[in-house]
Amino acid sequence: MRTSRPRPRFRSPLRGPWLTSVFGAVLLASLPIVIITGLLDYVAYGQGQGIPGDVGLLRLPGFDWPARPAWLFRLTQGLHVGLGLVLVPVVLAKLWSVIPKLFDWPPVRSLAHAAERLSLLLLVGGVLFEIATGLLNIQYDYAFGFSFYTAHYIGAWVFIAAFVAHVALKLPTMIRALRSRSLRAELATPRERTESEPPDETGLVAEDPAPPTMSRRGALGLVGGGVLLVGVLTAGQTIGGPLRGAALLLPRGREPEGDFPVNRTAVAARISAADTGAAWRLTLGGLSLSRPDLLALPQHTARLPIACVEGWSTEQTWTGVRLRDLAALAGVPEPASAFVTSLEQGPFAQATLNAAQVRDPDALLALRVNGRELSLDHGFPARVIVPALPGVHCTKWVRSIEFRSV
Ligand SMILES: Nc1nc2c(c(=O)[nH]1)N[C@H]1C(S)=C(S)[C@@H](COP(=O)(O)O)O[C@H]1N2
Ligand SMILES: [Mo]
Repeated sequence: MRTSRPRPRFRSPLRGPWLTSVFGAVLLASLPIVIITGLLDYVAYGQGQGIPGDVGLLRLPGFDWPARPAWLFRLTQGLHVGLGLVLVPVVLAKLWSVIPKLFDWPPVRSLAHAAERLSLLLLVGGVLFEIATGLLNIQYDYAFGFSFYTAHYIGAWVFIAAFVAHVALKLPTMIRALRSRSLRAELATPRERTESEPPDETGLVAEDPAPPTMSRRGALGLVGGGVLLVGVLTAGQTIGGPLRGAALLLPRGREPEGDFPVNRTAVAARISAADTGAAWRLTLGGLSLSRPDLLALPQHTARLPIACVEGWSTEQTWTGVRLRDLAALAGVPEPASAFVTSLEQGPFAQATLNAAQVRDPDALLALRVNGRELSLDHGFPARVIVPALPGVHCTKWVRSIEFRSV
């Protein structure tokens, strides 16, 4: 039943419940992974750190993020950001496929229809907001007038609620539509033989379809190609190796020869040479240790990743003093947590480590990396590096460590 109200004409013969459902099925299988890894990252980041800020009722029952396996955060963060990025073409294709619905007329037909449209608004708005804030965080870290973590987290819950409602409402339609055509047959159909899906009540099929400019096979190939392209442009940031050079979407994913990415340089963090010179001391409870003092303590070497919220990660060989040795030195042989401060002021000025993170045999106050002194940009004179600890808490330019027995 359609009124004669003029509406924009969408005439692509490709639009229809089958094509929308193919995109929908891909997202249904993959978005839950993005959601779950995102929530895990929230736990890894947020425990005891005060970020995200106060999210009220949305606060998740947290658990202590473990220090093992060492690659855990690299995996959850890499999947969250990597999959989130490669799915962008699929999300855009799905939005394209349902554009006629946005011009539904009359806009509200019944209470149920109004509820459906509101959930669609939250769904589309939510996913675009998450993509936009995520991308901005990668490209222009800390360029927000608001907290990225809080905004992305609250946006996530809006999206999750709308996503669950949408799946519950549309699942039967999706299954029916997927069964209405054979994927194999579509993949064998060239443009000349491409025809509209039969008209149905979904309102997706064009009433007066234009001749096809592309087959469904071509459309799926285009989206698949987009996914591959984004994949090639981003995978290097996590996998490293030769692909790292192709990680164009990630400014900090590209590194100088023989070095690894720097999240924020010493200059940007306003660390002065005087702060880090011979007069530098590590404050350890009542103790005050110079860099030579630290180098005289037993040194331990471990190969450990840094994984950043921006999605890039890397594995390097770190050498320094075990945190648990420092705790013993400070008179806290059974540390329950450690409070670390940096010479730097601002958002990275402090971090709290939990018991597993402090006690791990590979948890270090690193003085060297890859057999050389730490560079100023990587945190000279000393920085924290702990297995599975989010990069953001691997504090550079450490000023003090306070081990706590509670
Ligand atoms: N003091 C301080 N520590 C810091 C940061 C910072 O900006 N200031 N950046 C953090 C972030 S977000 C990451 S991912 C890692 C990156 O370490 P790198 O720059 O040595 O690669 O350092 C962490 N430690
Ligand atoms: Mo980071």
